[in-house]
Amino acid sequence: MTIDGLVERPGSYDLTDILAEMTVEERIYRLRCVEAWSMVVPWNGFELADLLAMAGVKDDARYVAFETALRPDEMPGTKYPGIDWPYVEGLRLDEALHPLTIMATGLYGKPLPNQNGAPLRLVVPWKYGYKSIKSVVRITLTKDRPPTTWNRISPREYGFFSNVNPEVDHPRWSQASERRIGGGLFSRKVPTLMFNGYEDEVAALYEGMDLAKHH
Ligand SMILES: Nc1nc2c(c(=O)[nH]1)N[C@H]1C(S)=C(S)[C@@H](COP(=O)(O)O)O[C@H]1N2
Ligand SMILES: [Mo]
Repeated sequence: MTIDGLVERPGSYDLTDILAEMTVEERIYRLRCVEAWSMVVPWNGFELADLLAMAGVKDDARYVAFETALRPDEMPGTKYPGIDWPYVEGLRLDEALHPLTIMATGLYGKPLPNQNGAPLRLVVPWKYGYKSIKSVVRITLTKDRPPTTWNRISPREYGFFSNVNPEVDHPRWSQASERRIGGGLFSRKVPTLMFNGYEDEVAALYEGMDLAKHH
């Protein structure tokens, strides 16, 4: 994987070398898709902040851009017409450095299957699922806000922040509740929580921001 842009040590990082430096732990997170389904996922992974520290973030970096391997055959989602590949995503630097933000290496104690984003994928549990970009091959620290795939397709429907918010509906459906998948034959409808239930941990990142405008 390449880490470049505004870092002290840009270059190509070997996955084995990365893992030797990182502490991999299990994190059980809710994953809330923008299309109003959710599931509870036991990820294995390490904090993105530790990976960024390995590369050394420069003082003028403000955002983190992510790029996926181009592998449409292994990712059904990538057949979506009208998408400019590769899939790209981005976070503000403070979001990327938040301790809840991880790079996942595994799922249910096993290495990540390709369709879930092997070998490394981002997981940001308080944001809609599409922010959690799979199979990351490049991380770039930038000064300006990077483009993101869904925002580029439809900015009115998919904002840059994409924080889970039951009070800000998608233009075509309500975000007030979700279908919880797993653990039974029928999915239950449950209320959607502000920041996907991680409000205590992350609300401070958005203090003073109009979350309807910056959705
Ligand atoms: N590279 C890449 N990452 C992606 C996507 C994709 O199509 N390509 N889909 C996103 C969407 S819409 C969701 S809901 C989650 C789903 O993750 P999962 O397939 O591991 O459950 O991955 C996100 N990350
Ligand atoms: Mo999604």
